Amino acid sequence: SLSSTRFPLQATVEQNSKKAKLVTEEERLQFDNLFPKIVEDLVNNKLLENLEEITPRFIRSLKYNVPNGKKIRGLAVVASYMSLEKPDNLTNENIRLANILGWAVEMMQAFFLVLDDLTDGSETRRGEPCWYKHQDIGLTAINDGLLLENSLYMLLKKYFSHHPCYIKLVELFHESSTITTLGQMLDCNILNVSKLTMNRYDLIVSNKTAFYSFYLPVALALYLSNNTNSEIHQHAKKILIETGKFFQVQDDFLDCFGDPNVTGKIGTDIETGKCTWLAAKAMEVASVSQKKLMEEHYGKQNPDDTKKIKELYVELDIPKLFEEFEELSFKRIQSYIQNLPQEMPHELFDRIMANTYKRIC
Ligand code: DMA
Ligand code: MG
Ligand code: MG
Ligand code: MG
Repeated sequence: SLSSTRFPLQATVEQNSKKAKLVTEEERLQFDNLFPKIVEDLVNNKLLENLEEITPRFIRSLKYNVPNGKKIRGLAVVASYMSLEKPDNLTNENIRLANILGWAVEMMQAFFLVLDDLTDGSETRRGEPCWYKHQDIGLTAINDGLLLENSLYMLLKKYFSHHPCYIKLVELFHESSTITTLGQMLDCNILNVSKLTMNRYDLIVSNKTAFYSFYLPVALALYLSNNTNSEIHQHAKKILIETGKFFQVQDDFLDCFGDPNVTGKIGTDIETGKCTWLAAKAMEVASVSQKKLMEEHYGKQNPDDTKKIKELYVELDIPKLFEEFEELSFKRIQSYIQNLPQEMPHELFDRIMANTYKRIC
């Protein structure tokens, strides 16, 4: 069987619903309730004046691509701000600014996902067809993606142009999208299976996923609470990049062994020949003949080839090796957290890690 010890699924669905939450239910509601206002702000931006013709398309893209995910990145901004800011400064206005920054991160995420689904040839996302898969969208999704990215800077300008941290915020978003784009370039640079090593894997995922998914939200909250201390940022970055790498290993595992009804997406990593954790681990532990199997069947568009690779992964005990990795990595990150300076909120980093540990979607 292809299923790992993570299943039967029903039990894990229940366990997952009892997991540590990033924010309270109230904070989540407050975040969700802000989205219509974000759409309204963007649509009413001066740059769109006289462009009523495209307003429906812009709204449709925003509503389809931005608010329907897990929103862990956006909510992480809110959770981090609540934990990092001095109680006296936790005014409704400042909390609202943190929520807006959260949506800005979700817009960056939407932009990357719209393009990622195109380059990965994916079919579904968040349980629905990928944006580009809609009959009237296709390659024009590229332009929608670009507008999603640029929209986040329209939001920043509207709400932060007079804020002391404005330049820091803008620079951090630019740096995040540059790093992610470089990571995506590495990820799409398909090499022979002999080049699928753990070293290369680490390089890909710290760039394509970890920086914008984990460091960015916390760093935004640090800036909003007026913390520009580079030592503090470095401490946070070290832990958050590790957490982000861990998150992408899980994503790779779920691409192959997850339930598409739960993850909302159908895997493409094997067919497209990606340097995943599973492939790099397989190449690490495979015999000469098993490496030959990888060579023959990995990265082929054919479902029979993909089936052979999945069988090989099971034969190599990859699901068990993954669970071992997950536990070890969890403990290692916990020990990093324990070594953080006292003035940093250890509990926040614990909560971010606990929220991703043993996830099924
Ligand atoms: C995720 O890579 C990275 C970015 C920048 C979207 P992926 O293709 O594994 O993501 P997914 O599995 O969600 O398509
Ligand atoms: Mg993808
Ligand atoms: Mg991808
Ligand atoms: Mg993936």
